[in-house]
Amino acid sequence: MEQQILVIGALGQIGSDLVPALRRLYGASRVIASDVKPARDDEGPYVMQDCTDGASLAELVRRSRVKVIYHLAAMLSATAEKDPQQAWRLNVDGLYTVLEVARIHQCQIFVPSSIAAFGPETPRDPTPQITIQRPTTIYGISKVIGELLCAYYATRYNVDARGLRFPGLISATAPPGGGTTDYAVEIFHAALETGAYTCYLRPDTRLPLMYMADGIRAILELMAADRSRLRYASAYNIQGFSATPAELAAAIARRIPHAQITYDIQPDRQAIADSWPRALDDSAAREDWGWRPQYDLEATVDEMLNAIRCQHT
Ligand code: AKB
Repeated sequence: MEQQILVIGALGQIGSDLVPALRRLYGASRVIASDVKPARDDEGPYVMQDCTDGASLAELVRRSRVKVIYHLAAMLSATAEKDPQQAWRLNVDGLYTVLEVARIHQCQIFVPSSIAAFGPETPRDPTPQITIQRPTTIYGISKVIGELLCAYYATRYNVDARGLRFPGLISATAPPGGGTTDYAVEIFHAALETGAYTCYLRPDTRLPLMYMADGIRAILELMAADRSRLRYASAYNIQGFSATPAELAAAIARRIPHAQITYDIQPDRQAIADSWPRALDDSAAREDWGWRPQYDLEATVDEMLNAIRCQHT
């Protein structure tokens, strides 16, 4: 039997785009999608699997000869603040469980980090690759722990663990579900459905964002890169573009003139956004494995509007 690839958290925002990309590259039968919910479609192997259940996860990896794991299951920043205990169980205990399985079965593993791994004391514009982190959200704390645990497993056990600090990801395929940057997806659907969007962040809140096609390409390129060249394998800064809600709304309004934005600030989410970088210095990713983003704000807006229009026809 050929070695398999396992995607944990396959039904989430990243997984919904990553699984089809992996299946195009390696063939549908080699990519096992897994999540805690029933499958959405039957385009390839699917297993219902809780990543905190180490025994059954280890059995799945052994039985299916899994040699590469994409561990995407996590609670995002806003949802995690509502239930920090559950966020710890999923984001930290879950990651530890999956890393142990990767150690025992010598799997290569990808674990996403985030701009949330930084905090209010971090230099924000741009945020260097190596700098003070000290995040103030449970999600951000879990991401720093993830970065450090992956680096530890690499040094201590030679686990080939790799990761990226993602900006707010923008995709038409699946909703992000509980993040601080969700507005950057919601605004597109609202523009095409009702023409009106109420944003919960201030109009001048500048954050790093990235079109999902760039995010997926970054994952695939990092996972294929020569390990000996990766100085920061477990957590590379990658930048797409930076924009404020007002700039995003203006770019949409240039294409849909009746689209309007209003603001009703949610203090909790605003405080999280204010503690995050405005832009990331991704020069280490550029030097070590050739990272280059392809989608700026204008290209992202074009792609998103086209993709959502296609879904509606
Ligand atoms: C969130 O907003 O929580 C995520 C992230 C930036 O990691 N999109």
